Amino acid sequence: MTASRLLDEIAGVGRDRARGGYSRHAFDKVEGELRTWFAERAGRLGLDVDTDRNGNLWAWWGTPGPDAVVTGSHLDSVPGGGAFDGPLGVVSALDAVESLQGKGFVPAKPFAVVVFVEEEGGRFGVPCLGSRLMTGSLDADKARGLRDPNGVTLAEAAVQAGFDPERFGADPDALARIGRFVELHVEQGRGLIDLGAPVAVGSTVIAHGRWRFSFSGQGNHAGATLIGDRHDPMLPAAAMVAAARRLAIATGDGRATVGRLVPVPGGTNAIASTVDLWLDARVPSGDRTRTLVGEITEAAKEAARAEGCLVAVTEESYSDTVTFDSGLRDELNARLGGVPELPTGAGHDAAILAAHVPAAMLYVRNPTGVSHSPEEFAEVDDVDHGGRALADVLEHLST
Ligand code: HGY
Ligand code: MN
Ligand code: MN
Repeated sequence: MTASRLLDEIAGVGRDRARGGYSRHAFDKVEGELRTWFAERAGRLGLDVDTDRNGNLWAWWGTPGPDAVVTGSHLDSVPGGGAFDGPLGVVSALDAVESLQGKGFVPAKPFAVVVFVEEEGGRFGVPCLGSRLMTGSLDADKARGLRDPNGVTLAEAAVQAGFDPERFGADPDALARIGRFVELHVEQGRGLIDLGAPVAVGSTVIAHGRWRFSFSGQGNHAGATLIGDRHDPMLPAAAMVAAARRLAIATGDGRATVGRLVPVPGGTNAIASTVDLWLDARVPSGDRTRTLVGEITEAAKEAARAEGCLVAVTEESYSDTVTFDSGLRDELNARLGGVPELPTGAGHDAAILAAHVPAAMLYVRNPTGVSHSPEEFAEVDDVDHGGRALADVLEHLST
């Protein structure tokens, strides 16, 4: 079944009526449906599906073993996300296996399709949760205590979904089995549109991280409190959002985003007592990312002082710049007959694995260039072209 037909099969799973698009998050009911769908589809291809200690799904073609060729991506989304970010890599991997089986190909090496849990960090706030736990780059105790917007911990959510959170943690055996990892992903940008090409190979992922800013002041009555008597945390929060944009522009190529802001109590006629917001900052170099965050933090502190408020800043996740394995990139590029190589501003599980195993990415053209939004899109022809390109490189790597 082609990648685009497989995508159609899950098109109705996890639709978000309020936001548009999809909301599919770690260990929720929707993800449970997607896990069942994946296991059923992989089973039909004769793959043996199991779940590792961190909840990542592994579908093995043949016996698990060392030097495996592994491909896959994630099925979770950002809140109100698009249909392709994540699932395209998973359905293309299944499509690739089916087309290789269809021509009688049998891998000469162990081969697996993997689905990593909570790549977006859309529920518990840390992106690439499953791959970070597996590689040991996220402390398991810290992970177990992460809370979703309703205060449910990752450990509680995992138990509710039938997993044992006490098993979370570094999984050196799973990591050691990976010989090479290739992730196919919808492009999150306009590179391929501008180049008029359907597929590219990934070159780098820029440094990026997430910081929580907690502003606190004095909750009070919106009408009975004179302006001069206020300590309104919304003011430094607003100043910080504007400063983030100004300071990101000043870097020349950096990005700073505040897409999530939570006032307490959140009443129309009540001055907030606290405002929490999350900064997503990204600059092509790690040092410059930290410099940008430092400048934004100074602006936030200055604005808090001016309003008689306090601000606390917590780093919730950080990934330095990643350059994908040049040898593997060249192999993929040669096999595909010479395709563009693109940097990306988006993080991926492949970038987490790249510090441990040779990892590479293939991008499929997205005519809108838009992602993390319902407008994210890929044409059927490009989706199926991506599935064939992935099959081609996986055959090469598995021979
Ligand atoms: O946020 C990102 O860069 C990725 O889509 N998780
Ligand atoms: Mn994403
Ligand atoms: Mn993704």
